Amino acid sequence: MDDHTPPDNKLTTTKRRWAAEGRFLTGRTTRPEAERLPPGQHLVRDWPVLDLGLQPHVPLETFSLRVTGFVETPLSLDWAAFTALPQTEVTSDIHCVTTWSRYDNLWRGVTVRDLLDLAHPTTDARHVMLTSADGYSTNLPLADFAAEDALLATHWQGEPLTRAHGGPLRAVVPHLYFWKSAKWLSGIELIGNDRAGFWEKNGYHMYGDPWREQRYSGD
Ligand SMILES: Nc1nc2c(c(=O)[nH]1)N[C@H]1C(S)=C(S)[C@@H](COP(=O)(O)O)O[C@H]1N2
Ligand SMILES: [Mo]
Repeated sequence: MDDHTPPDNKLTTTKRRWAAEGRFLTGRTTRPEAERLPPGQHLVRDWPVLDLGLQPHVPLETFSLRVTGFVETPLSLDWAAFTALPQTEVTSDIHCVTTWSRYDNLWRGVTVRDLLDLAHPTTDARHVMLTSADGYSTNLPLADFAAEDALLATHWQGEPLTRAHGGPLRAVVPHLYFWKSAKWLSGIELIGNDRAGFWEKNGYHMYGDPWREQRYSGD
């Protein structure tokens, strides 16, 4: 082994494979401030609540996050196990398909990458289906879910996420429309072929890039 060969454990093998496949290359670049607001969006200062008319109560005592499907190590984490994972803070903007955007949200939680490193996605994993305690689901490519700034968030602006905003745990994938950021997150299923989640079955776009205004299927 020469000096430039990375150690050949499972983790670095997976990361090198992803890098080779360009899994994390979602075409994102840093944008000048003037281009911060995606087309068709307007800025709000408050934080609207959107749900299916149901805000499930998820007690920490019975909380469980399951990672299943195309992974070498399926996970079932209770609250103590989840919150024992490394904590990361990320500040990001929200872009909702209903045309509001909110800047500079400070989130805290576990990065998607840190969680996936524990689950070891297999080579067949290409997409994810997120499922929630209210019966909601949403789909996105694994590369987007594993973006550097994608978080499994427990806190917003230093406070635990309220029930209305998806507490105790929600996904935050800032570079896609906010409907991809599942609230009351309970399941992450890694899958091969893309499948439609709740809104995607009801006419929303399968990918949902705010910068390309991918609001509805056909956009
Ligand atoms: N479980 C669940 N997650 C969800 C939703 C939902 O109804 N249920 N709504 C989505 C939509 S359409 C949006 S815009 C955001 C709203 O998050 P907020 O209420 O915290 O603003 O959550 C997304 N995640
Ligand atoms: Mo939304």
